[in-house]
Amino acid sequence: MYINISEKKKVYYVANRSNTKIVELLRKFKKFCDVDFIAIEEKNAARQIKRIDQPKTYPAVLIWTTGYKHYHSFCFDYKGDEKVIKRNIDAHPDWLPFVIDPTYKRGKVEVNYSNHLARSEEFHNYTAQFALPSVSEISAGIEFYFYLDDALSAKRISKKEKEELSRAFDSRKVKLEDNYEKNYKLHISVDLDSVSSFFSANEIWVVGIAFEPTAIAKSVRLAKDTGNLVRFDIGGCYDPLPDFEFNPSINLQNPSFGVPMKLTIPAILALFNGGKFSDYYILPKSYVDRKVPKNVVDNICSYAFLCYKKILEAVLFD
Ligand SMILES: [Mn+2]
Repeated sequence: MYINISEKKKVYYVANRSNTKIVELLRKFKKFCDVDFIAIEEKNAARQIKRIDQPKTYPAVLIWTTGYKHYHSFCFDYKGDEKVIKRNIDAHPDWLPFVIDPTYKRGKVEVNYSNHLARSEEFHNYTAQFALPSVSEISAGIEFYFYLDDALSAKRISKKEKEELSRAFDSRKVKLEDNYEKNYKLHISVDLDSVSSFFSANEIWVVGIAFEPTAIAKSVRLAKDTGNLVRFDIGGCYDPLPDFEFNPSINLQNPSFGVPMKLTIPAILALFNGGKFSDYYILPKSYVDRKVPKNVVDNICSYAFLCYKKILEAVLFD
């Protein structure tokens, strides 16, 4: 018998166009040279993800694609018997229990980006937590309340159950910087739509001020230091990322993309629109044909890339 001290670290990624670009660029950094990046075909990704083995000395790591595929995190859940706490770091709780999900068909595991965290509790031995940026917390609470109200008027739940579910929702909320339970296995899932000025998969998910990627990296480090982190997954970037020239000097705490502050979000939104600003905005004269200048595209994409890099470094390296 021997102890394999040099178990090579594996990172699985679902190979859409954005992830392929991100991984290609990660590979150029010395730190990541020893990491084995393993591509998963988009077709049948769920089935392949379910088969990912548990490494012995570090967490299993998965990069899923856009926010719509966040439920791949459910397929990636830990397969052992021990209880697992999953912390979802996200702009949305993704915790819609089946009793209040109007689309749920009894007896069928329907899992999607709005309910996967609840499904992990319902079908795996998981307890959920969600850490939402404060901009998202209020709207998430209101949305959940509407679901409860609908379920009550459709008589799918009683008044008492409504109160219980409302309490259950509240009890799963945590702060990003909160400590992790020491006596359970941990699984962290990061949806990068929870990051400030991140180039998310849907325009309405792009927000100005949310989490700093460095704060998420810190939280991941905290989990890793307990020695109980078994699973880590991340995703959420728009697809496809436009071609860009990498700019390493973006400040992750306070990113500026080379546009006036008030044009930061419009510039990101323009990338959903072929790289052109909407007619609504008054632009500097130098912006030919209302196009987002190349250096700005480079900066927006470099920042998105650096979010992945920073957080993956926290999970993979000491
Ligand atoms: Mn999500």
